[in-house]
Amino acid sequence: MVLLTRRSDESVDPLSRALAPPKNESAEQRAIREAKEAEACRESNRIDEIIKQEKQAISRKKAPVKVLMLGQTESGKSTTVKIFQLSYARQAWEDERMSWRTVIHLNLVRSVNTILDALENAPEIASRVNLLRMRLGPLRHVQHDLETHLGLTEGEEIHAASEAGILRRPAEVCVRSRSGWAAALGFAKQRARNPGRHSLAEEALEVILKSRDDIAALWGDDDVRAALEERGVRLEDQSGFFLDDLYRIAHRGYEPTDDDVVRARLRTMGVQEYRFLFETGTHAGHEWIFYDVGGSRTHRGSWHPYFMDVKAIIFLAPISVFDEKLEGEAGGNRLEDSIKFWTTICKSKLLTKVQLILFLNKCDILERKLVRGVPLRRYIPTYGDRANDMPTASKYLRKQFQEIARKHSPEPRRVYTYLTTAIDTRAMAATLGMIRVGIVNDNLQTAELLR
Ligand SMILES: Nc1nc2c(ncn2[C@@H]2O[C@H](COP(=O)(O)OP(=O)(O)OP(=O)(O)O)[C@@H](O)[C@H]2O)c(=O)[nH]1
Ligand SMILES: [Mg+2]
Repeated sequence: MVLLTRRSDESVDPLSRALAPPKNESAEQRAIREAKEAEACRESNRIDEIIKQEKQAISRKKAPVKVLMLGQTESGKSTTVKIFQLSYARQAWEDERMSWRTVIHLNLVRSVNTILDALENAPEIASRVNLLRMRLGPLRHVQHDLETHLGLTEGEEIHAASEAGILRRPAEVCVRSRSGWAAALGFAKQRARNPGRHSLAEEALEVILKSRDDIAALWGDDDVRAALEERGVRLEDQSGFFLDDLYRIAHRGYEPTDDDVVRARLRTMGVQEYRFLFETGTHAGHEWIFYDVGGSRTHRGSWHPYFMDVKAIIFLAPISVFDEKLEGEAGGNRLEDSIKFWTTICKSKLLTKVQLILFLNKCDILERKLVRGVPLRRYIPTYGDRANDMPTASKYLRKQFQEIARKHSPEPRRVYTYLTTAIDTRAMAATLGMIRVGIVNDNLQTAELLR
C-alpha cells in the first residue's frame, strides 16, 4: 500500500509539480498568482495569434494571386493589364516601350486605310481627294508589311482577326501567344535583328514618312470628314487612333510615350498569361498572374479552364457601345452582348466564391456620344425620359448591371463596380491600386470605401 502511494507521487509530471500552487498558499497570494497566470495566458495567446497571422501571410505570399480579365472584344482588358504593368512592373514596361513603335505605326496606317475604304464608294468627293487616295495607295502594302514584321501573315490569324469587321475594316494586328504581347513584340525585336526583315519595317516607315503630308491633307479635308460622318465612321472613337498625332509619330526618332503604349491596339487571341512579381513594398515577393483573354465570341470557349482557380474576375463592360453593332455576321447590339455575357458570369455556380469586380469602361467615349446628342433611349427604350447626360446615364447603367448580378447570382454576393476610362492612366492606376489591396486582403469593401 505504501509502495503504491509512492509510485503514484513519482508519476506526477515534474512540470505540473513545478507549476502546482505552493502548499499553504494564502488567499491573497493565490489571487496574485492567478492574476499573473491569466496575464501570461493572454500574452501566450497573443503570440500564438501573431505566429498564425505570419504563417498565413507567408502562405499567401507563396500562392500567386490569380485574376481573370473578362469582357467582349475591345472592352479594355489588355489596356487594364497594361496599366497594372505600368504601375507595378516598370522595368518590363521600359524594356517593351520601343517595341510598341511598330504597332503604333500600324495603327496609324490602319486608320488611313479605313478612310480610304470609306471613300471608295463616295462619288461626291472632289478630284483633289481622289488624287490623295491614289497617292496613298501604297499604304495598303505598308499595312501588310508591318503585319508581316509583327509575325502576322495572311494566314488564319489575320482572317480570324478581321472577321469581316465593321464593313471593310482592315484586319487588326493581333497577338495570340500565351506569354502575352511580349511575345509579339519580341517577335518584332527578333526580326529587327535580322537585317533582311529589319529593312521591311524601316521601308514601311519610309513610305509613311513620304506620305505624311498627304495623310495630313486627307484627315484635314472637310469633304473627307463630311463623308466619314455620313457613313458613321468616327475614327476618334476607334481603337488605336493616332491620326491627331501624325507628325509626332511618323518620325524617325519617335519613341512611344506611356500614353501611346496604353492607347496602342493589339488584339488578343486565345488566352495570355502575365506574371507580375512585386519587388518592393508591403507585397514584396508576391506574385500576381493575370489571364487576359481574347474577347471575340469565337474565343470564349477557351476561357473555362481559367475559371477554376482565380481569386478575382475583373469584368469589363464598355458602356459607350450602346449604339454599336457586333463585328461579323452575328450582328446584334454590342451593349446587349456585354449584358448577356455579364449575366452568364453572374449565373455561374463555379464562380460564387470568386470576387467579382465590374468596370463599366469607356466612360470618356460614352460622355462624348451623349454630349453629341446620341440618344440613349433610342437603343435602350427602358431608359425612357431620363436626362441624356453622363451622371444620369452612368447611374442607370450601373444599376442595371448590379441588378443583373443581384437577380442571377446563385448566392447573395457583392459586386464591386467602378466607372472607368482605362486609357486615363492616372485614374486607372489609382483604381487598380485600391483593388489590389482589396483583393489581397479579401476586403474589397474597404477598397470601395476608399474611392
Ligand atoms: N477612349 C477609350 N479607349 C479605350 C478605353 N479602354 C480601352 N480603350 C482602347 O480600346 C482599344 C481596345 O482595348 P483592349 O484593351 O485592346 O481591348 P481588349 O478587351 O483587350 O480586346 P480583345 O483583345 O480583342 O479581347 C485600345 O486601343 C485601347 O486603347 C477607354 O476607356 N476609353
Ligand atoms: Mg486584349
